[in-house]
Amino acid sequence: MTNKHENSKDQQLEAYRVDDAGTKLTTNQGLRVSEDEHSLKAGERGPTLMEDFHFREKMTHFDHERIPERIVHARGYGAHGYFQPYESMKEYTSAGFLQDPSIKTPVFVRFSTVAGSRGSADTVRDVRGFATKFYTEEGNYDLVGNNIPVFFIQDAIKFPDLVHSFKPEPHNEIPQAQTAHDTFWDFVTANTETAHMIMWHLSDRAIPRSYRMMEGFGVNTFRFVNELGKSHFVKFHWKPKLGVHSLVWDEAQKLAGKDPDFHRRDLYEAIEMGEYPEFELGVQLIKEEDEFAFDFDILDPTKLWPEEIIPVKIIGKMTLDRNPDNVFAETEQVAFHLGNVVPGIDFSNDPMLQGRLFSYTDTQLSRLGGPNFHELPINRSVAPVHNNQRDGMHRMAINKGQVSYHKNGLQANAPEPASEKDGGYVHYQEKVDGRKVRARSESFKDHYSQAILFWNSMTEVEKQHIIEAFQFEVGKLKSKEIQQRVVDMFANVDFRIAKELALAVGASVPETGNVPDGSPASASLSQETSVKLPNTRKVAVLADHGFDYAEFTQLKADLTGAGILVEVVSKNLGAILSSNGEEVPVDHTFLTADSVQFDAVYVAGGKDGVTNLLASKKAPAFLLEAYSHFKSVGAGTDALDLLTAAGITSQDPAEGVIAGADHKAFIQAVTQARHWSRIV
Ligand code: HDE
Repeated sequence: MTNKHENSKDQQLEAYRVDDAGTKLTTNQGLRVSEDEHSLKAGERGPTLMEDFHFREKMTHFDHERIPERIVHARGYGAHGYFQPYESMKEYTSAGFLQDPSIKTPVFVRFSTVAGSRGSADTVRDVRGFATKFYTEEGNYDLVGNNIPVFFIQDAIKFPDLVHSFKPEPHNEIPQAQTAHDTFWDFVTANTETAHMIMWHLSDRAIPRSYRMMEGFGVNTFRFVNELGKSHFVKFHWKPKLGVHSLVWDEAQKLAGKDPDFHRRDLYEAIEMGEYPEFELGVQLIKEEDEFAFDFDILDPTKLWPEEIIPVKIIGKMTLDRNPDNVFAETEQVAFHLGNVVPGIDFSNDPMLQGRLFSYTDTQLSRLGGPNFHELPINRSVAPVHNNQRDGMHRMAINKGQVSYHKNGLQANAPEPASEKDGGYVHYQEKVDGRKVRARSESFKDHYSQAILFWNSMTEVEKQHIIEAFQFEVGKLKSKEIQQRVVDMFANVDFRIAKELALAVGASVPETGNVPDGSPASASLSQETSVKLPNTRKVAVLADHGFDYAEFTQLKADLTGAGILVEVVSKNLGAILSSNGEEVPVDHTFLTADSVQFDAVYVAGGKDGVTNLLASKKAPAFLLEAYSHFKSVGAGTDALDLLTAAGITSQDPAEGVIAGADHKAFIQAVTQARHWSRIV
């Protein structure tokens, strides 16, 4: 178990933890078992007997070990931690956990992909879920967000259609965890409100480098309400301290095969080694009276609030410092619901939010088998729970007494509703006046201006990635008609997208794009301006017998001193022998590791070591692949031959190619992460 932050939730979970070390084997009834390898038979070669209760219990339990996976966000990974506000938010909200900077609130976070099954790969092109449960003294508060600030659709009633379109096609259940197929793009082009989200989905945001290096967004518009009853509209943001960084597409695809657990492994290992992921919580606030002050509808979930107009106020920090003890018990059984709020946080009329409020509890009923899932240890509130709800599948509470109804006289009306002053939740009294209609507001009709805003805000490299993603996704479609529809739809965002896509997929180039001139950009949308840090970046050092020990030791000290992780890759496991007879253990071979699992590659110095590396074709290929993914490549003394063998020029080196054992320059290059100037 890692270092852990002792807190009220951790103490509560402790009561449920079971440690089997040093115990005797029993049945579920507590009966000690004498033998666990042979079923009870009538004779050594005879049939198994019905009376073998031990066999029956073991097999029955096994037969029922699986529960339905989540319909979306099936593949996820979780961590425990705590949240601490930087300042009191009293002016805006009465939420208890946002009042006092000295108070730490326990949290559990689950990151996820959306489309794939529970066993799919981590690095697919997809939106990432970012769901946080705050175990506050006033009850559970769930902030159920994504790593993209907008959504595909405006009304929750369309969610089943959207999800059906991106899930594997029903007639052949292909493809897994991908949107590069006809039904998804058929849906997109038939529902142009998707345009903005598609731009994000095809950007680098959809292939994050790490769960620790992506933003989180509440997406929907909520309300903060202060103790005087004054309300602000609010959007939530999580900002990672490590900055926002991505994979490149070729790398992401290869990782899906080489290490399908890439993101969960990254999160697990970082927490185990004490490199606790940190995310700052930010809020954008709009005064109630300014609801209509913008040229977009603030209730439309396909719109973001540009940070230049409505700045993000950073109000606290979350630190993830403990891995779960058991993934099924915690990460799989955790049940989020954005209707889990505390006093001071309320909803808006965003039609997607309103529909989500129904779906989350409903889905747990079949997934977790009945209405008592709030009693599962991971879901339990640390605030006391008292009400007149009773019974149901797997009820754990033993409610004492005769009374299970309200109002009552037999128990002095307990459990008794609390006044607002006493912490009772009171809904914000928004005035609502309207006719019952199945309709959408005119103010939701603009589908393109923020898709254009996003495109305008990208650097040239980011634009190139979006175009290539379009070419990949739409290039996979079987229907020529849908391909043409995508081209025509995105001509409304930028003519270049339409033209380059049309060329790549053999569609007709539309006459002109339909984009207004001089449309704005927003600096916060590009990842290129994000913080870049060397911390926990992973470097593969290629080395073989005969390497220079002194130089290697210095390299390792310099890199680890900068927070960079160093792993040695060689031909065989065991240890390699340096030119002066010192040994260094090998972490991976060229068979067990691949350049895509690292952020940069370094060739250890020493003539004999390099000659030995050159004898294998694998080392140059390893190097070249890293180079082709725009990663830093370094070489120690006498190691240039390997760079040359890989086809990476050593004279007049490209950006991020650091020769001559220059550790300082190499660290700077690794911090930079990718060297885009190498794109030809
Ligand atoms: Fe979800 N979503 N969603 N969603 N969602 C679920 O609830 C739903 C939406 C998000 O790690 C489900 O427990 C509707 C937006 C996350 O356990 C389900 C709509 C955002 C997770 C559901 C949306 C999210 C879910 C499936 C309206 C970002 C995983 C399993 C269009 C703000 C939580 C479950 C976890 C999960 C419904 C849209 C985030 C079916 C109806 C927008 C992070 O209830």
